[in-house]
Amino acid sequence: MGEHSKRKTSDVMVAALENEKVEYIFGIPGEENLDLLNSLRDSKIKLVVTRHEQAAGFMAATVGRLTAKAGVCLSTLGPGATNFATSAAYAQLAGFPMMMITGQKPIRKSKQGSFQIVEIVEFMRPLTKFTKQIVDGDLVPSLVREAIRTAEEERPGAVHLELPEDIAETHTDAQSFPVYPVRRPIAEGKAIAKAIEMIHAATHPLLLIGAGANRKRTANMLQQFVNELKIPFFTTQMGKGVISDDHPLCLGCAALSSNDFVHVCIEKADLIINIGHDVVEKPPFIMQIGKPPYVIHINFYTAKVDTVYFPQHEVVGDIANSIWQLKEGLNSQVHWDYSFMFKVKNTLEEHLLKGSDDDRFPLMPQRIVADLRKQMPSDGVACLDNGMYKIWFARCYKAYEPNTLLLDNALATMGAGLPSAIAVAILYPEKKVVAVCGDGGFLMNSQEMETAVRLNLNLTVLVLNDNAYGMIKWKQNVAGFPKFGLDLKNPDFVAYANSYGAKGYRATSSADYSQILHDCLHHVKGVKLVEVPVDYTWANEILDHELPHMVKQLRSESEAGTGISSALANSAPPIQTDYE
Ligand SMILES: Cc1ncc(C[n+]2csc(CCOP(=O)(O)OP(=O)(O)O)c2C)c(N)n1
Ligand SMILES: [Mg+2]
Repeated sequence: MGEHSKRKTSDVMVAALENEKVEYIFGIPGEENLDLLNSLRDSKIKLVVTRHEQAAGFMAATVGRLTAKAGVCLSTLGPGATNFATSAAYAQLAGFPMMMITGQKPIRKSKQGSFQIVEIVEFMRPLTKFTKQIVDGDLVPSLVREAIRTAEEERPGAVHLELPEDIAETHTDAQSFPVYPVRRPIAEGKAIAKAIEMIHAATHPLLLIGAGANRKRTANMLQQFVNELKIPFFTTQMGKGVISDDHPLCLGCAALSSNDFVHVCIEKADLIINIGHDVVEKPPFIMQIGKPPYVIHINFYTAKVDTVYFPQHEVVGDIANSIWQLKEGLNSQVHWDYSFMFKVKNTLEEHLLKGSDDDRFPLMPQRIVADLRKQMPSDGVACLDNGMYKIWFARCYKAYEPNTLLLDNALATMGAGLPSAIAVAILYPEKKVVAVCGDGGFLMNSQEMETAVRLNLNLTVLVLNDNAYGMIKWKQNVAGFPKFGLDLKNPDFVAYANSYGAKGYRATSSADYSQILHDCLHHVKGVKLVEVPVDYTWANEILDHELPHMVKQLRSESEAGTGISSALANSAPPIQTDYE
């Protein structure tokens, strides 16, 4: 091609992203991105300018999480790029495909010495699957293709390209590479046969549904599997909703790693068929050498072995296909015995209702969860930040559809609640979207209220206010430390929301909370913030005392082979302590 057919490298970069069907770029441009910014002006790709790069990264990662296509974010060099660190780790650990593009000063001729220069490519190394500087415009199409391919391929994660300003303004005749779909490898027949043999031989096989099952469209196949074989299942926090939590065979969520009702079932099981969980997500249970339950690891990739996880058998390949192959070879066995587990489930279901209609004010987390669930349609999406309430949402909020309760139990970072809700509201404007944050986590990225208002989004932000870093307060108390260093003094959240042009509300009673939630979800348009005063005292008592006590009794009944005494289901009333 002649000189005349050459295009600017930044135009070629945008064309390469369009070729990948990128629809949004989230971020904050800097001087070093001005060519790229100009190339975006005429592009179909929508630029979503945010108020912090970290939030842009969370938004891009959430696009990746929900679409399985890499979400893209943009920043300048140095300070903008380092602001991506937490969101890169978020995408990388949780397996969300996400691509960061950062600028850089000229690399061929120094302009300002080392001003603002940090080795960003190296900085990104432990946070990404792929990180590279673009040193020549001719390389742009292949590097974009390779970065996106790497981000999206199992196990998905974060990737990074640095585009220096002097390279962005050069010209190249490089063309985008066509993107062809690639079929994922499927599990080998012998691995399937051995799994079938193990499942047939077990007396209490259970299914565990983890984050990996929420990543690809495995829901239909898993539903068929469970319905045909009648094997009960439990989920990790990030596996919630793949099969509806109100399915009669659902034994609950392993929101904690031990000492919850579900763990009594896990201890009773002799085999766990683990679909899509890996050790990055907080362990749903802890394996012990030489002791059942044994584990079959079913995933796109082999198991990373850890002292808490060392599966006895692995079925590696496309998850949906593996489940189909297993389903074809398995038959429901008469010796599979779930009678005790169903009794545990009944106790759990009854216990989950406890507090759900409690009128106390400040509100109990159980009541906050129950009312939200009642008001949300089944495809509504609740996006959680990280704090004490996450345990209650994971345990009590029933997700009816895949990816309708977005929580992060991999990096478990604070600050992602609002940005992830913004990304969902952008992607699915017809859905009801709620961000659930603590007073601590909300203020880590609350500046994105401006982004949400500017974009005219419809979303509701619940700020659960205990005037504290409540989760750490809980742990401090459990560990026997005296109270210290965790109380907060907050701004007026209603005035704060209003100052952005959002609509602020404050719940002043439990009934008031229900009414405000109803109005925000069904009548009032735009960005709404509801301050919900919360009291964790009683809820913490349940986690610290009541639950371990009930679980201990269930365990002894499990060992004795007896049923569950009815007295247990209505166990002792909550103990009030001077905890606050
Ligand atoms: C970025 C980040 N910093 C610190 C932590 C540790 N951490 C986990 S939960 C928590 C407290 C959260 O407080 P808040 O958002 O108010 O929620 P609450 O627990 O009070 O409901 C802290 C400090 C974290 N997970 N992420
Ligand atoms: Mg708090």
